Amino acid sequence: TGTTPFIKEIFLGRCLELQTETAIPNACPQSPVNCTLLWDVFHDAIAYKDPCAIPLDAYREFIAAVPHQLPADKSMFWSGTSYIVHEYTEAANDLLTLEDTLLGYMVDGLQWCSSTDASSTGLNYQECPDFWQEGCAVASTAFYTATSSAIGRQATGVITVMLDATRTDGAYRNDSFFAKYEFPNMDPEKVTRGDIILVNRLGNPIVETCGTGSVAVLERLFTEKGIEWTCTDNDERVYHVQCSKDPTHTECITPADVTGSS
Ligand code: NFD
Repeated sequence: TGTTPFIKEIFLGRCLELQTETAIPNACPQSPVNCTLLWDVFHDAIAYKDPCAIPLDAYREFIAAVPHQLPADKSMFWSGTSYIVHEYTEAANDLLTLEDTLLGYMVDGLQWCSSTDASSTGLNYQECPDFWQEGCAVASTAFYTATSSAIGRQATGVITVMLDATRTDGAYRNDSFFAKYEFPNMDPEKVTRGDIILVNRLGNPIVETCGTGSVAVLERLFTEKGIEWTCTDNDERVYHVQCSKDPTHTECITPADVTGSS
């Protein structure tokens, strides 16, 4: 797979950018962050290691170096909904995903890996292994394992999780980062309620609803953990954001629009 050639510059630029109120309201760190130091810690986590043998705890020091910043009641987790969750948090401006915070913002969407070449910087700027490659433990898996676990631990108050009810393999999947690292790390002493919101990918049939299938499994897991929960089918706020992105979709045009006004 490809790599992001200017990852260092992008990382530093995003780190500086996030410290201005205008980048993402609510996500601006409380005190100034040493972005150069953060880059060094991020780089050293994997530098010169075998790109297919990155230990799952490689980013431990990076997690420790990033100031904790998630305000109560603001955590938005997601699984299978990357295509709409960020559009939603941007539009509604009331919740923050991992990618909206310093932990995830700098490398969101980027590709990176290590190089064992002693004459290199320790990173490979030409080519990286795919994360789904059999027998290959890549940097991004370690990174998202660590950052997902961290935001799970850090969550307080009411948390939200956005799942896709039109997935045929289940809205809540046991092998997802949400199921493996975020939900299990939530502290029932700190998390007061879990709001599950189901969204339907436009044009796809609904496979699951609140109280059925894998959604019921997650509801039960919340109960067993001692955390109250709510569940909303076809979340209307998200539906409006979906339609703002695809205004002429048949599911977005009401009968009144079809007949037209006189
Ligand atoms: P998903 P999920 N390396 O939709 N998160 O519950 C890389 F680089 O199935 C954020 O598993 O939901 N990408 C991000 C991967 C990534 C890997 C992962 C991997 N080893 C987790 N495995 C992010 N910002 O990119 C899967 N992916 C891709 C956190 C996969 O193709 C978020 O806090 C899909 O595009 C969120 O609450 C995406 O990662 C939860 O874990 C997510 O897979 C979503 O992970």
